[in-house]
Amino acid sequence: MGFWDKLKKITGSVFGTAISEEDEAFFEDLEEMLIMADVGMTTATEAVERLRKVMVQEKISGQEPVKEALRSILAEMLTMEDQELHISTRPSVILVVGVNGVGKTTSIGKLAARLKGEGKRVLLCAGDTFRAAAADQLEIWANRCGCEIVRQHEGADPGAVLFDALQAAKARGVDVVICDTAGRLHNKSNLMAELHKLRKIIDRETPDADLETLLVLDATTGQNGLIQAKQFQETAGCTGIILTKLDGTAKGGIVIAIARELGVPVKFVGLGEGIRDMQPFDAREYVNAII
Ligand SMILES: Nc1nc2c(ncn2[C@@H]2O[C@H](COP(=O)(O)OP(=O)(O)OP(=O)(O)O)[C@@H](O)[C@H]2O)c(=O)[nH]1
Ligand SMILES: [Mg+2]
Repeated sequence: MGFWDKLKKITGSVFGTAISEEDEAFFEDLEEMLIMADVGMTTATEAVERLRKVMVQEKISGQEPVKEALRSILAEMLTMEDQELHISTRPSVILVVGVNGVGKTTSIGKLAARLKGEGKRVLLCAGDTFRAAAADQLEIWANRCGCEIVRQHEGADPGAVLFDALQAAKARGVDVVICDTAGRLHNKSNLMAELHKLRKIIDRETPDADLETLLVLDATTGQNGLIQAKQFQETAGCTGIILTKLDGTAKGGIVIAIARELGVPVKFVGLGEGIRDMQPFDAREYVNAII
């Protein structure tokens, strides 16, 4: 069962009970349901409080009207500016970061395919020189999407690969450079420092380029994703989030927690392993799907 179905089931059971505005049990169930879905304690409490107010003020009762009110509240809490990618310069740079195995390389492949489809010339930079076969994996995606790749040998300095990629992009008139990076733990300071270096190289080689730093988070990691996001935000200054593996979890509520508590917009969601399994994040659609 996918994420949407599971969460539909949870909300179904909540809304299956009779609703009146004094029904404390309902509000408690609802809050619990939101916390279970990883919305986060603060956000769950806030959403329920807002709903309670709206129900009383606007005298809302009955399953559908209450659901609709909750949808509006959550969508409003989730809607952020800057959900679009800002990549209008030539070249523009997208730096993709995150812990091990969250889906960075796969998301780069999907993103490259999407940008290719919009008619852009895309170059992938194999900045993960640490893991064996990481560059091979990226090259498979490059071939699949029909875009270029700059890579070096295993163990090479990621900064040197990025430097090469940016030079190549400038020389060839590439629209977007997407840079893969090695998975790193958010609490390993030397690896985090390496991200700083990559940022510096981009600032130096392409000072006028639009830069997006996208943090990839695995939706199945739940609240730990929020901790990771905070750390990466401090070190790398993320401009957006790609939330992956939403197809495998009922815990997609982390989207709401991150948007609320970090102020970083979720730009894309990953819904599978295939090349087309990534969509721009749409708050209203997302909320409609879960409730
Ligand atoms: N179901 C599902 N699987 C995904 C999604 N995104 C990535 N994966 C899978 O997750 C696994 C890890 O993906 P990678 O792209 O290699 O992750 P990574 O972050 O680059 O990993 P490292 O380079 O080792 O840090 C692969 O098996 C992917 O197919 C998604 O949205 N849904
Ligand atoms: Mg990878």
